[in-house]
Amino acid sequence: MKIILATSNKGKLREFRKMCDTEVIAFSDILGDIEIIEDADTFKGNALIKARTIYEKLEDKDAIVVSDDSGISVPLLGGIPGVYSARYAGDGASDKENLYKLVDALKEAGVERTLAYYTAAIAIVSKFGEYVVHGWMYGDILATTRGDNGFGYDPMFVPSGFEHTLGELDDELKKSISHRGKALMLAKPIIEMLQR
Ligand code: ITT
Repeated sequence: MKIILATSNKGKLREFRKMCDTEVIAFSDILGDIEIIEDADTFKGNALIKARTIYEKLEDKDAIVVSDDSGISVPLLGGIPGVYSARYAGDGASDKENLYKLVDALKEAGVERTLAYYTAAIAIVSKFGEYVVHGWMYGDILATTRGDNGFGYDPMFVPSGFEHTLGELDDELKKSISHRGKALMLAKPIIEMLQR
């Protein structure tokens, strides 16, 4: 069996492929490029928009579509960038532009290190219905970047209990502690049930 992943983010696609036993197909391999307007103000809302949009466009109504809406929140800065993590430095901003904007925001706030957490909402849409699960990863965010592993804000994030950033730690470790990994643990039994 297979799932269709409703993402254009290569980092997410890579992580889902590593974490799933089942085949993971990028929606763009079937439908080409589709622009999805993510205008909800919650991770759950945006995850549902993405999965529903792709499910509606697929001819195969037996398909199981999975999406991930995620981001990082810094309580000291009022929870930003949160659901706006992908466009923190503006619409169409690159991962690096978003990353360095957050580094600058921390420097401006006069902190070298403060609490932060990642959230992932995973939505599953199928002919049997819609489901959403969440996962979180807590840690510290640094006003600097270290390492090139992972993607997005990983080079500035030190998970709780570790001394290195996710940019320095390997993908295998991230898989076992990440917001996405935890949400996927909850999503897997639902996907298995839908595949029966
Ligand atoms: P799709 O909507 O196509 O899935 P996206 O990149 O736009 O791709 P989101 O709207 O969910 O995805 O935005 C997620 C943002 O949060 C994005 O900027 C990521 O870089 C960041 N992010 C999410 N999970 C992350 C992780 O595990 N490591 C680093 N950054 C992450």
